[in-house]
Amino acid sequence: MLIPTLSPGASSFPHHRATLRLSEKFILLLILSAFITLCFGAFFFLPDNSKHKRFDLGLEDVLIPHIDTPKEGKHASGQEAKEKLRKSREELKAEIQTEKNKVMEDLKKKDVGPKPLPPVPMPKVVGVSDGEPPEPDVKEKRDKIREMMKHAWDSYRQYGWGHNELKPIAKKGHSTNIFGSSQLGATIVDAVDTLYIMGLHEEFKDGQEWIEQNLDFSVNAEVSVFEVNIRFIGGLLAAYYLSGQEVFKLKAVQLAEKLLPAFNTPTGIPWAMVNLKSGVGRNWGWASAGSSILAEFGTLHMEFVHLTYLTGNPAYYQKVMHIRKLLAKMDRPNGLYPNYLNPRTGRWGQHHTSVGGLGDSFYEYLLKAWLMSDKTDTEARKTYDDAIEAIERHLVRKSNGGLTFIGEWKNGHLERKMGHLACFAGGMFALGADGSPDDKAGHYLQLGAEIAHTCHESYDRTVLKLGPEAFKFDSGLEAVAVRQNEKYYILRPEVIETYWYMWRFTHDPKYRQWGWEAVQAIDKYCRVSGGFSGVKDVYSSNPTYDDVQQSFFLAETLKYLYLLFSSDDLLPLENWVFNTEAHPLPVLHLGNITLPGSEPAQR
Ligand code: DMJ
Repeated sequence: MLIPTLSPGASSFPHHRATLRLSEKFILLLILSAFITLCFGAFFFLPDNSKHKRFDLGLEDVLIPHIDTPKEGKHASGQEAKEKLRKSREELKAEIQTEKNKVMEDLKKKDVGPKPLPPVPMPKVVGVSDGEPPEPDVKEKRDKIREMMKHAWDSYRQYGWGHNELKPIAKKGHSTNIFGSSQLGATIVDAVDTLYIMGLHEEFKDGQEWIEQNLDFSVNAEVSVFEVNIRFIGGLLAAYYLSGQEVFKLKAVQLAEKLLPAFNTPTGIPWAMVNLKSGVGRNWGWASAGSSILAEFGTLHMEFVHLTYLTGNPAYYQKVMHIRKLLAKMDRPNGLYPNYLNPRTGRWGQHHTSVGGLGDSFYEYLLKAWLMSDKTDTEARKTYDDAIEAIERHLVRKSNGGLTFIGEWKNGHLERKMGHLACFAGGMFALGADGSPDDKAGHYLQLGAEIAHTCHESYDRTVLKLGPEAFKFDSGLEAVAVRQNEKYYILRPEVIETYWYMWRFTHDPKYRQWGWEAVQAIDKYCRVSGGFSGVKDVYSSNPTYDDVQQSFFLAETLKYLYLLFSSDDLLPLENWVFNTEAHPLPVLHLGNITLPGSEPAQR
């Protein structure tokens, strides 16, 4: 068997290595001690600042004890180092401060100054002005309406400039909670497009200048998202499209950005109010079960689509489409949309449905979304048709005296009362006639005419020939108000709006005649030396004033009257769609354009 043996060479190798390692160790020890001596010397003899400069990182307090040795020389150099450190810290602080200031300045500029927007093709803008009406009596009437606009504007200019609205009797500024505590010049923004259309150029320039220099949305004010959208964003966009002046577009976009936080709710249904500064939103205290209001969150579509078009930012379009999709998924009692929807739970509040207050412009914007898209948004049209069909079935009735009216649906019961606000629906039915299903165009034009007639009756049956806020069709009553708090007229436009649409679609002279009756009544009973005021009782021959000149009087009432006595070439309905505050926005040919964030349109 083989027993392992060590060869001499192999056995000698370990021994040989042991001898060498000892000598190596000795040499290494020598080198190491020499190196340590060198380092130690270097530490003491190198100039001090070379050791300390790298501590300029705010760690000074931690590190100073290490350099603060008791040796005299060291102490002196430590002091010097500290001095240098302190100086550089101060310098650093100063630098940081300067940097901070710069960032703040930049932020401020960003907030106030115009942001560059992507260039987009201007949609077809036609019929922004017309000549004088050829018929002398029509011209005379139109001139009178322009003069009324001038009186309303000049009075506001003199007594309420920069305030939201005017108190024409007290001759001072006025505001309501829809604008929060802000002074945003609501009348100026709401009125400038009317001034432009009427050819009141000096006044328009004056308004534009105020907007340029004073309209600032970085204010701590809780405003109504709906009101600010229809009056301010709508007003600014219309002024931009009509005049081509960039400032209007920039201001509209600045404001729109401030409204976006209102959509931060669990469902994406926006709050009714938002604080322009903090972005905190909430709902009206009076709304059923903390709900948002159908006519408020449902009246953003037109303006928001234009905002996406002009900015290239898909957010606006997506927000309103999200609302539409959410509503489409919900059950509707009897096919009707209740006025209240809770933005936390996504559930309906009280089952009240109205084509007047709280519901009105939701239906209007479904139709107008379709029109504004050059009739490509067929989903909007279908939703409108279905909604109107349910409304006709459950809410539209004929009174004993033969007047067609739109009542209010309350928990399965029809209240036979119609609000002044619901009178806009005559115009809506006429506008939607073309394109309605089952060849019902004639039917809807007729329905529009019947509503116009009923609303005219509500005016004609008063002492002042001005319509009450709400009127009944009950217990022998036909289009008259009963309750004292429903007898007021606050310069509202809806009846005149319907006259104008009916005029455009039929050219029946009675609509101009009815419009002229309204002009005369307003001039006689609402005109005061400080502007125009609402009246508290249209059935009293000696009415008292409410002392408010509403901004919508200039934006809507006077604009629709002016258009009623103008030719159809002024703002033709094939090219323009009026938002719910009568601000005209051009049709976007969405068959040829794809909005950012949207699917290409299909005809
Ligand atoms: C206007 O602000 C708008 O027309 C809105 O849709 C409801 N009504 C007021 C004027 O009455």
